[in-house]
Amino acid sequence: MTKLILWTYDWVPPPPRGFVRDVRLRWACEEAGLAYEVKTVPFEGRGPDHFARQPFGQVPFLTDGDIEIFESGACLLHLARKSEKLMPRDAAGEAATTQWLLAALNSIEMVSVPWWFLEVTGAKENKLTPWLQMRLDHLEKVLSEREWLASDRFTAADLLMADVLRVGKLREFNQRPAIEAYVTLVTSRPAFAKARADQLAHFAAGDAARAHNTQA
Ligand SMILES: N[C@@H](CCC(=O)N[C@@H](CS)C(=O)NCC(=O)O)C(=O)O
Repeated sequence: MTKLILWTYDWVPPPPRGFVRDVRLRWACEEAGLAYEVKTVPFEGRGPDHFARQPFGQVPFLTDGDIEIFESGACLLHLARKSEKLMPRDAAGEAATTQWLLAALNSIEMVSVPWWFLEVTGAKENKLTPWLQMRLDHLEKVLSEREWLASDRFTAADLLMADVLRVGKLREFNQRPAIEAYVTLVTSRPAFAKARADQLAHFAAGDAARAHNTQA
């Protein structure tokens, strides 16, 4: 099997280290035992090579032999096809995993990211708060009745939902016990700890390389 290549930036400022979305791909590979290496594109000065593979100049993206794929959700679905650990092989389990994986992106993250942006940029009144509250309330109900989103066990849908929900500001905000317990459960997996630690080490190495280049 060809080695997967996960692409991320060579460096990012301290926030958002630990939250750059390549962590989703690292985590999935760690869960599934898929061999991978990490390669980089410059954070500063994004070039045509980068835009050719990620049309928005973002990360992550993935190379799997001849296949190049961007969007973290699409990359996760691609990886999930390689391992039952990420997605069950029965049709119902596959449908449930896909559905919840897309719900993490399209029903939660599509509200949480703009909400977070307004919060951190100091908007006087965050008009997205009621919308986000409503989404989280509905999710709280779901998670108060089950431990995992699909097939009664960990899947790539939990990986993505927990990654969307673990953002600090969201956790501070009107705590919901089922969501809290869920985020703790999913992020206590060793594969997440390794993925996050590896990302932090990767960007620390980026600091060292920048310091070296500045001195040279
Ligand atoms: N929908 C994209 C979002 C990717 C994204 O927002 N990536 C961030 C890093 S976590 C990024 O590259 N930000 C820089 C930018 O948007 O210019 C995905 O899930 O892959």
